[in-house]
Parts: sequence; structure tokens; C-alpha cells
Amino acid sequence: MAYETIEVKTEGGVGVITLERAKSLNALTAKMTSEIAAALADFNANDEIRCVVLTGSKKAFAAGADIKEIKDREYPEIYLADPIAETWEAVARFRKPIIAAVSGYALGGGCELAMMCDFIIASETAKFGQPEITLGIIPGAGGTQRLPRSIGKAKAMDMVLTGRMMDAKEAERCGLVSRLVPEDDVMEEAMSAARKIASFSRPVTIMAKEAVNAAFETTLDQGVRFERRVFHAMFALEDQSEGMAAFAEKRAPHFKNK
Ligand code: DAK
Repeated sequence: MAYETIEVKTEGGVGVITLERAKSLNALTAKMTSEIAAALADFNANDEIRCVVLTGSKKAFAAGADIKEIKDREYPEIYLADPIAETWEAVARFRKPIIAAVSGYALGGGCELAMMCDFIIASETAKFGQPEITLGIIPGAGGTQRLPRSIGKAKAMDMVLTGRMMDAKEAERCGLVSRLVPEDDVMEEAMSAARKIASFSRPVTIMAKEAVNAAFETTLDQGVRFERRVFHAMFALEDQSEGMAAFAEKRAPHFKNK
């Protein structure tokens, strides 16, 4: 499929989506988010793809929703035709692991988009922020909910209420970012993590993701019970037998994704 605002490619079991509106610092338009959703739907249907990397340019992962596109909207329009929110949810709902590789600005909807991914690998140039308050709005794609879950209430309130940016070091310190690397290494670091994930059993990586995500939606007791049920279910997989047999026989496992 041909895309106008993103570039999509595959490398082995890894799908890569690159945001391609560098002149506008990858400001997210409705077209762009619907193309991201379409690319993810394709990756979801493609059994060869086991992990996805979402990235932007050196200067910006994404500087937020395209302010020029939405500035004149009125309430009925933004409420009834809300393609941005619907298509962004495709990232949050994506079943396979997805990694954000972030350089430069990840602001507003860009920060929210990165947080919808399973983890963020950032370069030293990355800057995160929810500056919506400076525009007379609040975050609208999960920022007020995912940020406190990720970095705690104090930092989240600070970011959302002052609109200030957080540099990459602070983002790593407070847990928004899982790995911090020099700018030139960010894509390779993300690709190497993605290749590692893609080398494991596909159903198991999906179940692992589902189990970690349950921690944000359930009580501890419910979450632990959910994990245990999923753990038991793994013993119905050939890949569990293969993984454990390979360990015992001192050889590499050959997962069959079943
Ligand atoms: N939208 C549109 N254009 C943008 C943009 C944005 N968010 N960010 C940058 N650009 C454009 C600039 O207008 C400029 O375009 P030209 O003037 O050259 O045509 C070009 O990108 C380069 O930007 P600058 O000249 O400003 O570059 P600087 O290096 O000087 O500054 C900056 C970089 C990132 C600090 C600055 O561009 C900036 O402050 N950008 C805006 C950041 C921001 O406020 N982001 C939050 C946007 S609001 C929704 C859910 C969620 C949302 C919306 C709807 N629904 C549920 C419906 C989300 C809202 C947001 O994200």
C-alpha cells in the first residue's frame, strides 16, 4: 500500500513505521494517524511480523497534533468526527509488541503516541512534553492518564500544568524511557530490541504484553490471577516444550509460534 505521510518497511520479522512530515516536525494530521492505523492493521494480519518500531525524524518524533488542522474546529466537529482519537487508539490496541524510537521532540499528541507504544527507546536529544495547556486545552489522547501511570503524579502534574519539556535524561530517570542512547544509535538500539523480541514465540510475546498491560487495568490480586492463568495456558504451547527442551539439551530453541 502506498502512503503519503509515513514510510513503511519490513526487516525480517520487524515492521518499521517512520513518520514522514519532517517540515512540520511530524505534526500529526488525521491522514497521518489513519495511515499509521492502516499500516498497523497490515502488520497485525502479517504473521511474519512479530514486532514493530515506530519512529520519526532526528528533529522530531512528533511535535503533537497538527494545530493548524484542528485550530478552527468547533465542539460538534471535534466530538462527532474524531478520527485522531479513533486512529491513535489503533496504536494502544495493537496486539504485537511495538517500540517507540524517539529523537527530538515528542510533544502533546507525539508524547501520547510514544506512550501508547510498549516502551520508548530515546536518543539523548529527545524532549518530552504535554504543552497543551499553553494552547488553552488539555491532553486529549491519553496524556493525563498514561503519564501519571508512567512517571507518577508529581511529575505528571508538573508536566501537564506547566507545559514544560522534560529532557531525555530526566525522562529516563523517571521511567518514561527504558533506554537512552546517543542520537546515531537510537534506531539500531530499537531494531536490535525488536529483532530480539521477534526471535521469541509470537503467541508468548503477545501474552507477555497482555499480562503486563493488565497491571494497569486491574487490582494486584486480579492481575496476579490473570498472569497465573496465562502462565498455565503456555503449557498448551509447543513453544513452551521446545524452549525448555532446548535449555535442557544446551541448544538454541526453534520456536514454531504455536
Ligand atoms: N502543529 C502544526 N505545525 C507544527 C507543530 C504542530 N504541533 N509543531 C511544529 N509545527 C510546524 C511549525 O508551524 C513550523 O511550520 P512553518 O512555520 O515552517 O510552516 C515547522 O513545524 C517548524 O516548527 P518551528 O519553526 O516552530 O520549529 P522550532 O524549532 O522553532 O520549535 C517546537 C520547535 C516543537 C518547540 C515548536 O514547533 C512548537 O512549540 N510546536 C508546537 C508543540 C505543541 O504545542 N504540541 C502540542 C500540539 S496540541 C485530540 C486528541 C489529542 C490532540 C488533539 C486532538 N482529539 C481527541 C480530537 C493533541 C493535541 C496536541 O498535540
